[in-house]
Amino acid sequence: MSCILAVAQRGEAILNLNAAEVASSELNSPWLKQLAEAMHSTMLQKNGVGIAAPQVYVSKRLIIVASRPNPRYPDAPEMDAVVMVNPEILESSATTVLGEEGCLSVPDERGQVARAESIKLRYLTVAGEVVETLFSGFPARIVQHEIDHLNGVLFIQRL
Ligand code: K1U
Ligand code: ZN
Repeated sequence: MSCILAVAQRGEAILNLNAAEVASSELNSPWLKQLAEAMHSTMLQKNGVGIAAPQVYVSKRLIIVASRPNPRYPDAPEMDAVVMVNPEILESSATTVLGEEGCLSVPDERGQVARAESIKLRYLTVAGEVVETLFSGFPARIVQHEIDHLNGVLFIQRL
């Protein structure tokens, strides 16, 4: 496991910012790889299913999504952690679903949030490859929660 980073908490200004795009010069760089690795270790250590760079005090558009079955979503798929650079939602289903969310930056609160049931997403890998893919259910919820972090929005603002 690489280093565990401090997680910004509700009320800290970094969580309200619109994060900057990762520049093409940063793709495949040692610093981007180290940041992704440290975010992954931090997410695992905090028992999370996702994390966004602003939560570890880096205002850049980088997220990790790692769905797994849990008491709230027993049917959630188990997926290897996916690191997404500059993620963009290309399409959202008109159908929304209510589901419980928590947040590593708001540890004592949970709530029911309406999210698109499925989304079409484009992102870059750390190496700079373009990926377009569909997510639905719990993984789609995590992606939307993490992209909200990139846009300075916490789930408690959607309750
Ligand atoms: O971004 C974060 O703060 C991580 C967050 C991701 C998330 C959880 C639930 C719905 C949407 C996004 C967490 O991992 S909170 C802790 C957690 O593991 C969890 C909470 C509720 C349901 C399942 C897991
Ligand atoms: Zn969160």
